[in-house]
Amino acid sequence: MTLKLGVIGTGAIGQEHIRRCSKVLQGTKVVAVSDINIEGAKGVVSRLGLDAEVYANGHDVIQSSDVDALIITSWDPTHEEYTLAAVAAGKPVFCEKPLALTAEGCRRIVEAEIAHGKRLVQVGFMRPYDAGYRALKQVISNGDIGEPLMLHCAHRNPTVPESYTTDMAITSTLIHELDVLRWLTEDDYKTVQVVFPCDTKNTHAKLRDPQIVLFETQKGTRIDVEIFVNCVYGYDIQCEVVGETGIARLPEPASVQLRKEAKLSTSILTDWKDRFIDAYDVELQAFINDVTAGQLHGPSAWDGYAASVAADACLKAQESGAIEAVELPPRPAFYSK
Ligand code: NAI
Ligand code: ISE
Repeated sequence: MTLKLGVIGTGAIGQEHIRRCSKVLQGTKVVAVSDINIEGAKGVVSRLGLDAEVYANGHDVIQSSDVDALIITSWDPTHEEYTLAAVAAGKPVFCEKPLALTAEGCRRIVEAEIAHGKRLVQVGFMRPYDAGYRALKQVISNGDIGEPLMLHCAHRNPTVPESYTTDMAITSTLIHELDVLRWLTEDDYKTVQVVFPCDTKNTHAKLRDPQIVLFETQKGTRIDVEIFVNCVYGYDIQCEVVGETGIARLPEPASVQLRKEAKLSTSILTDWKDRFIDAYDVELQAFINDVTAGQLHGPSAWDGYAASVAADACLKAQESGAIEAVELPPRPAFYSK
Protein backbone atom coordinates (compact mmCIF):
# COMPACT_ATOMS: atom_id res chain seq x y z
CA MET A 1 0.00 0.00 0.00
CA THR A 2 1.16 3.54 -0.77
CA LEU A 3 0.15 6.11 1.84
CA LYS A 4 -0.97 9.30 0.06
CA LEU A 5 0.17 12.40 1.92
CA GLY A 6 -1.00 16.01 1.91
CA VAL A 7 1.53 18.60 3.14
CA ILE A 8 0.46 22.03 4.46
CA GLY A 9 3.31 24.55 4.51
CA THR A 10 6.09 24.38 1.92
CA GLY A 11 8.74 26.51 3.63
CA ALA A 12 12.07 25.26 4.98
CA ILE A 13 11.05 22.08 6.79
CA GLY A 14 8.00 21.49 4.57
CA GLN A 15 10.32 21.20 1.56
CA GLU A 16 12.63 18.88 3.51
CA HIS A 17 9.76 16.60 4.55
CA ILE A 18 8.27 16.61 1.02
CA ARG A 19 11.69 15.67 -0.39
CA ARG A 20 12.22 12.85 2.11
CA CYS A 21 8.66 11.49 1.69
CA SER A 22 9.06 11.59 -2.10
CA LYS A 23 12.69 10.54 -2.57
CA VAL A 24 13.97 8.79 0.55
CA LEU A 25 11.23 7.02 2.51
CA GLN A 26 9.28 3.88 1.61
CA GLY A 27 5.55 3.28 1.21
CA THR A 28 4.39 6.82 0.63
CA LYS A 29 4.01 9.65 -1.85
CA VAL A 30 3.02 13.31 -1.64
CA VAL A 31 -0.17 13.86 -3.64
CA ALA A 32 -1.23 17.33 -2.44
CA VAL A 33 0.42 20.44 -1.01
CA SER A 34 -0.69 23.88 0.10
CA ASP A 35 0.87 27.13 1.27
CA ILE A 36 -0.45 30.67 1.70
CA ASN A 37 2.39 31.44 -0.71
CA ILE A 38 0.89 29.38 -3.52
CA GLU A 39 3.59 30.30 -6.03
CA GLY A 40 6.18 29.00 -3.55
CA ALA A 41 4.25 25.74 -3.23
CA LYS A 42 4.05 25.36 -7.03
CA GLY A 43 7.80 25.99 -7.23
CA VAL A 44 8.50 23.20 -4.72
CA VAL A 45 6.31 20.73 -6.62
CA SER A 46 7.99 21.62 -9.88
CA ARG A 47 11.58 21.57 -8.52
CA LEU A 48 11.05 18.13 -7.00
CA GLY A 49 9.27 16.88 -10.17
CA LEU A 50 6.19 15.76 -8.22
CA ASP A 51 2.79 14.80 -9.53
CA ALA A 52 0.95 16.63 -6.72
CA GLU A 53 -2.09 18.89 -6.63
CA VAL A 54 -1.41 22.42 -5.31
CA TYR A 55 -4.21 23.95 -3.23
CA ALA A 56 -4.59 27.58 -2.12
CA ASN A 57 -6.24 26.54 1.15
CA GLY A 58 -4.85 24.01 3.63
CA HIS A 59 -8.35 22.84 4.56
CA ASP A 60 -8.89 21.67 0.98
CA VAL A 61 -5.87 19.38 1.36
CA ILE A 62 -7.35 17.92 4.54
CA GLN A 63 -10.72 17.35 2.86
CA SER A 64 -9.30 15.95 -0.39
CA SER A 65 -10.51 12.36 -0.94
CA ASP A 66 -7.11 11.60 -2.48
CA VAL A 67 -5.27 12.37 0.79
CA ASP A 68 -4.91 9.59 3.40
CA ALA A 69 -2.78 11.46 5.99
CA LEU A 70 -1.44 14.96 6.65
CA ILE A 71 1.88 16.60 7.39
CA ILE A 72 1.60 20.09 8.89
CA THR A 73 4.67 22.25 8.41
CA SER A 74 3.12 25.72 8.36
CA TRP A 75 3.88 28.43 10.95
CA ASP A 76 3.45 27.63 14.63
CA PRO A 77 0.15 29.57 15.14
CA THR A 78 -1.59 27.51 12.41
CA HIS A 79 -0.87 24.06 13.87
CA GLU A 80 -3.86 23.80 16.21
CA GLU A 81 -6.43 24.72 13.58
CA TYR A 82 -5.10 22.28 10.96
CA THR A 83 -4.56 19.43 13.43
CA LEU A 84 -8.10 19.80 14.79
CA ALA A 85 -9.45 19.79 11.23
CA ALA A 86 -7.48 16.61 10.40
CA VAL A 87 -8.79 14.89 13.54
CA ALA A 88 -12.35 16.00 12.67
CA ALA A 89 -11.85 14.45 9.22
CA GLY A 90 -10.61 11.23 10.90
CA LYS A 91 -7.22 11.45 9.14
CA PRO A 92 -3.82 10.70 10.74
CA VAL A 93 -1.71 13.83 11.08
CA PHE A 94 1.98 14.47 11.65
CA CYS A 95 2.18 18.00 13.06
CA GLU A 96 5.49 19.81 13.44
CA LYS A 97 6.32 21.21 16.88
CA PRO A 98 4.81 22.97 18.74
CA LEU A 99 1.49 21.09 18.59
CA ALA A 100 -0.22 24.38 19.50
CA LEU A 101 0.93 27.74 20.84
CA THR A 102 -0.49 27.12 24.33
CA ALA A 103 -1.24 24.17 26.60
CA GLU A 104 -4.92 25.06 26.29
CA GLY A 105 -4.67 24.68 22.49
CA CYS A 106 -2.91 21.31 22.86
CA ARG A 107 -5.58 20.20 25.34
CA ARG A 108 -8.30 20.86 22.72
CA ILE A 109 -6.44 18.51 20.36
CA VAL A 110 -6.04 15.87 23.10
CA GLU A 111 -9.78 16.05 23.82
CA ALA A 112 -10.73 15.85 20.13
CA GLU A 113 -8.47 12.81 19.68
CA ILE A 114 -9.86 11.04 22.74
CA ALA A 115 -13.41 11.76 21.49
CA HIS A 116 -12.43 10.22 18.13
CA GLY A 117 -11.44 7.08 20.07
CA LYS A 118 -8.12 6.27 18.38
CA ARG A 119 -4.72 7.97 18.13
CA LEU A 120 -4.45 10.12 15.00
CA VAL A 121 -1.77 12.67 15.98
CA GLN A 122 2.03 12.43 15.98
CA VAL A 123 4.05 15.52 16.98
CA GLY A 124 7.29 16.35 15.12
CA PHE A 125 9.57 15.81 18.11
CA MET A 126 12.40 14.08 16.24
CA ARG A 127 15.08 13.92 18.92
CA PRO A 128 13.81 10.65 20.48
CA TYR A 129 14.55 9.14 17.04
CA ASP A 130 18.15 10.46 17.02
CA ALA A 131 20.76 7.70 17.41
CA GLY A 132 22.80 9.85 19.85
CA TYR A 133 19.89 10.55 22.19
CA ARG A 134 18.83 6.88 22.00
CA ALA A 135 22.33 5.77 23.01
CA LEU A 136 22.33 8.29 25.86
CA LYS A 137 18.98 7.00 27.11
CA GLN A 138 20.26 3.43 26.96
CA VAL A 139 23.24 4.35 29.18
CA ILE A 140 20.90 5.95 31.71
CA SER A 141 18.39 3.11 31.72
CA ASN A 142 21.19 0.49 32.02
CA GLY A 143 22.08 2.24 35.30
CA ASP A 144 25.63 2.82 33.98
CA ILE A 145 25.92 6.23 35.71
CA GLY A 146 23.50 5.62 38.58
CA GLU A 147 20.54 7.93 39.10
CA PRO A 148 20.70 11.19 37.08
CA LEU A 149 21.30 14.09 39.47
CA MET A 150 21.90 17.00 37.11
CA LEU A 151 21.55 17.72 33.37
CA HIS A 152 23.48 20.53 31.66
CA CYS A 153 22.08 21.27 28.21
CA ALA A 154 22.47 23.88 25.48
CA HIS A 155 20.45 24.70 22.37
CA ARG A 156 22.37 27.10 20.16
CA ASN A 157 21.44 28.44 16.75
CA PRO A 158 23.89 30.62 14.79
CA THR A 159 21.28 33.29 14.09
CA VAL A 160 17.52 33.92 13.94
CA PRO A 161 15.48 36.46 11.95
CA GLU A 162 14.04 39.68 13.44
CA SER A 163 10.58 38.05 13.52
CA TYR A 164 11.86 35.70 16.27
CA THR A 165 10.89 37.06 19.70
CA THR A 166 11.78 36.29 23.35
CA ASP A 167 8.81 33.93 23.84
CA MET A 168 9.81 31.89 20.77
CA ALA A 169 13.02 30.84 22.54
CA ILE A 170 10.59 28.77 24.62
CA THR A 171 7.75 27.87 22.25
CA SER A 172 9.81 27.22 19.12
CA THR A 173 13.30 26.30 20.40
CA LEU A 174 13.31 25.03 24.01
CA ILE A 175 10.19 23.00 23.15
CA HIS A 176 12.53 20.31 21.75
CA GLU A 177 14.29 19.99 25.14
CA LEU A 178 10.95 20.15 26.97
CA ASP A 179 9.99 16.98 25.13
CA VAL A 180 13.26 15.10 24.83
CA LEU A 181 14.36 15.59 28.44
CA ARG A 182 11.05 14.15 29.74
CA TRP A 183 11.59 11.18 27.43
CA LEU A 184 15.28 10.83 28.40
CA THR A 185 14.79 10.94 32.17
CA GLU A 186 11.28 9.41 32.30
CA ASP A 187 10.42 12.24 34.66
CA ASP A 188 8.23 15.37 34.61
CA TYR A 189 8.99 18.97 35.47
CA LYS A 190 8.00 20.37 38.86
CA THR A 191 9.24 23.98 38.76
CA VAL A 192 10.99 26.34 36.36
CA GLN A 193 12.85 29.63 36.51
CA VAL A 194 14.22 31.66 33.59
CA VAL A 195 17.21 33.95 34.00
CA PHE A 196 18.66 36.36 31.48
CA PRO A 197 22.41 36.93 31.27
CA CYS A 198 23.64 40.08 29.46
CA ASP A 199 22.14 40.24 25.97
CA THR A 200 24.48 39.48 23.10
CA LYS A 201 25.03 42.49 20.86
CA ASN A 202 23.96 40.21 17.97
CA THR A 203 20.36 40.04 19.14
CA HIS A 204 17.37 42.12 18.00
CA ALA A 205 15.09 44.62 19.72
CA LYS A 206 12.37 42.03 20.48
CA LEU A 207 14.62 39.17 21.62
CA ARG A 208 16.40 38.62 24.95
CA ASP A 209 19.27 36.33 24.02
CA PRO A 210 20.72 34.19 25.62
CA GLN A 211 18.42 32.75 28.27
CA ILE A 212 19.00 30.08 30.93
CA VAL A 213 16.10 27.87 31.95
CA LEU A 214 16.39 26.04 35.28
CA PHE A 215 14.14 23.11 36.16
CA GLU A 216 13.54 20.90 39.12
CA THR A 217 11.89 17.62 38.17
CA GLN A 218 9.39 15.54 40.13
CA LYS A 219 12.22 13.15 41.11
CA GLY A 220 14.40 16.09 42.23
CA THR A 221 16.83 16.18 39.29
CA ARG A 222 18.12 19.68 38.44
CA ILE A 223 18.29 20.68 34.78
CA ASP A 224 19.78 23.79 33.23
CA VAL A 225 19.24 24.59 29.54
CA GLU A 226 21.03 27.46 27.84
CA ILE A 227 19.14 28.81 24.83
CA PHE A 228 21.38 30.98 22.69
CA VAL A 229 19.94 31.60 19.24
CA ASN A 230 22.44 34.16 17.94
CA CYS A 231 25.55 32.28 19.05
CA VAL A 232 27.14 32.97 15.62
CA TYR A 233 29.55 30.00 15.56
CA GLY A 234 27.23 27.09 14.65
CA TYR A 235 24.19 24.93 15.36
CA ASP A 236 25.13 23.20 18.56
CA ILE A 237 23.05 20.87 20.73
CA GLN A 238 24.58 19.72 24.01
CA CYS A 239 23.29 17.42 26.73
CA GLU A 240 25.36 16.18 29.66
CA VAL A 241 23.83 13.93 32.31
CA VAL A 242 25.62 13.86 35.66
CA GLY A 243 24.78 10.67 37.54
CA GLU A 244 25.77 9.27 40.92
CA THR A 245 28.68 7.25 39.52
CA GLY A 246 29.55 8.91 36.20
CA ILE A 247 28.74 11.39 33.46
CA ALA A 248 27.17 10.65 30.09
CA ARG A 249 27.20 13.10 27.17
CA LEU A 250 25.16 13.27 23.97
CA PRO A 251 27.60 12.24 21.18
CA GLU A 252 28.79 14.95 18.81
CA PRO A 253 27.74 14.45 15.16
CA ALA A 254 30.37 12.49 13.23
CA SER A 255 33.00 14.78 11.72
CA VAL A 256 36.49 14.11 10.38
CA GLN A 257 39.28 15.20 12.70
CA LEU A 258 41.91 17.33 11.00
CA ARG A 259 45.53 17.69 12.07
CA LYS A 260 46.80 20.63 10.06
CA GLU A 261 48.95 23.74 10.50
CA ALA A 262 49.70 22.86 14.11
CA LYS A 263 45.98 22.56 14.91
CA LEU A 264 43.65 19.67 15.76
CA SER A 265 40.09 20.49 14.58
CA THR A 266 36.65 19.13 13.74
CA SER A 267 33.84 21.06 12.02
CA ILE A 268 30.66 22.15 13.80
CA LEU A 269 27.40 21.99 11.82
CA THR A 270 25.59 25.25 11.14
CA ASP A 271 22.11 24.10 10.08
CA TRP A 272 19.40 22.21 12.05
CA LYS A 273 18.47 20.41 8.80
CA ASP A 274 21.82 18.59 8.84
CA ARG A 275 22.11 18.03 12.60
CA PHE A 276 19.02 15.80 12.79
CA ILE A 277 18.75 14.69 9.16
CA ASP A 278 18.66 10.97 10.02
CA ALA A 279 16.26 11.48 12.93
CA TYR A 280 13.77 13.27 10.63
CA ASP A 281 13.93 10.32 8.21
CA VAL A 282 13.39 7.79 11.01
CA GLU A 283 10.50 9.71 12.66
CA LEU A 284 8.59 10.13 9.40
CA GLN A 285 9.19 6.54 8.27
CA ALA A 286 7.84 5.43 11.67
CA PHE A 287 4.75 7.64 11.16
CA ILE A 288 4.17 6.19 7.67
CA ASN A 289 4.64 2.59 8.85
CA ASP A 290 2.42 3.11 11.90
CA VAL A 291 -0.38 4.76 9.89
CA THR A 292 -0.20 1.92 7.37
CA ALA A 293 -0.31 -0.67 10.18
CA GLY A 294 -3.20 1.19 11.85
CA GLN A 295 -1.65 2.24 15.18
CA LEU A 296 0.53 5.28 15.99
CA HIS A 297 3.35 4.94 18.53
CA GLY A 298 5.42 8.15 18.10
CA PRO A 299 5.32 11.34 20.21
CA SER A 300 1.64 11.81 20.99
CA ALA A 301 -0.74 14.73 21.39
CA TRP A 302 -0.26 14.14 25.14
CA ASP A 303 3.50 14.61 24.72
CA GLY A 304 2.76 17.81 22.78
CA TYR A 305 0.47 18.91 25.61
CA ALA A 306 3.00 18.04 28.35
CA ALA A 307 5.70 20.06 26.57
CA SER A 308 3.30 23.00 26.21
CA VAL A 309 2.29 22.90 29.89
CA ALA A 310 5.99 23.28 30.70
CA ALA A 311 6.38 25.94 27.99
CA ASP A 312 3.50 28.00 29.47
CA ALA A 313 5.23 27.89 32.90
CA CYS A 314 8.51 28.99 31.24
CA LEU A 315 6.72 31.95 29.61
CA LYS A 316 5.28 32.93 32.99
CA ALA A 317 8.76 32.58 34.52
CA GLN A 318 10.24 34.82 31.78
CA GLU A 319 7.84 37.55 32.88
CA SER A 320 7.96 37.07 36.66
CA GLY A 321 11.61 36.16 37.18
CA ALA A 322 10.26 33.85 39.91
CA ILE A 323 10.25 30.07 40.28
CA GLU A 324 6.99 28.90 38.69
CA ALA A 325 5.16 25.59 39.15
CA VAL A 326 4.68 23.23 36.20
CA GLU A 327 1.31 21.57 36.76
CA LEU A 328 0.75 18.62 34.44
CA PRO A 329 -2.49 16.72 35.09
CA PRO A 330 -2.33 12.89 35.23
CA ARG A 331 -1.98 11.22 31.83
CA PRO A 332 -5.31 9.81 30.57
CA ALA A 333 -5.41 6.01 30.15
CA PHE A 334 -5.93 6.65 26.40
CA TYR A 335 -2.22 7.64 26.20
CA SER A 336 -0.82 4.95 28.49
CA LYS A 337 2.24 3.41 26.90
P1 NAI B 1 9.02 28.66 7.11
O1 NAI B 1 8.63 30.07 7.39
O2 NAI B 1 10.25 28.41 6.29
O3 NAI B 1 7.83 27.90 6.41
C1 NAI B 1 6.51 27.94 6.87
C2 NAI B 1 5.59 27.99 5.68
O4 NAI B 1 4.24 27.95 6.15
C3 NAI B 1 5.74 29.25 4.82
O5 NAI B 1 5.98 28.88 3.48
C4 NAI B 1 4.41 29.97 5.00
O6 NAI B 1 4.01 30.68 3.84
C5 NAI B 1 3.48 28.79 5.29
N1 NAI B 1 2.24 29.15 5.97
C6 NAI B 1 2.07 30.05 6.97
N2 NAI B 1 0.78 30.09 7.33
C7 NAI B 1 0.12 29.18 6.58
C8 NAI B 1 -1.22 28.74 6.51
N3 NAI B 1 -2.17 29.25 7.30
N4 NAI B 1 -1.53 27.77 5.61
C9 NAI B 1 -0.58 27.25 4.80
N5 NAI B 1 0.69 27.63 4.81
C10 NAI B 1 1.05 28.58 5.71
O7 NAI B 1 9.16 27.94 8.52
P2 NAI B 1 9.86 26.54 8.84
O8 NAI B 1 11.19 26.78 9.43
O9 NAI B 1 9.70 25.62 7.70
O10 NAI B 1 8.92 26.06 10.06
C11 NAI B 1 7.66 25.52 9.82
C12 NAI B 1 7.19 24.78 11.06
O11 NAI B 1 8.05 23.70 11.33
C13 NAI B 1 7.20 25.65 12.31
O12 NAI B 1 6.10 25.32 13.08
C14 NAI B 1 8.48 25.26 13.05
O13 NAI B 1 8.36 25.40 14.45
C15 NAI B 1 8.64 23.81 12.63
N6 NAI B 1 10.05 23.41 12.53
C16 NAI B 1 10.44 22.26 13.11
C17 NAI B 1 11.75 21.88 13.07
C18 NAI B 1 12.19 20.66 13.77
O14 NAI B 1 13.38 20.54 14.03
N7 NAI B 1 11.32 19.72 14.07
C19 NAI B 1 12.77 22.65 12.35
C20 NAI B 1 12.23 23.82 11.71
C21 NAI B 1 10.92 24.17 11.80
C1 ISE C 1 13.31 25.73 14.70
O1 ISE C 1 11.95 25.92 14.46
C2 ISE C 1 13.60 24.32 15.05
O2 ISE C 1 12.74 23.54 15.34
C3 ISE C 1 15.02 24.02 15.24
O3 ISE C 1 15.22 22.64 15.49
C4 ISE C 1 15.47 24.84 16.42
O4 ISE C 1 16.85 24.64 16.65
C5 ISE C 1 15.22 26.32 16.16
O5 ISE C 1 15.63 27.06 17.29
C6 ISE C 1 13.74 26.56 15.89
O6 ISE C 1 13.51 27.93 15.64
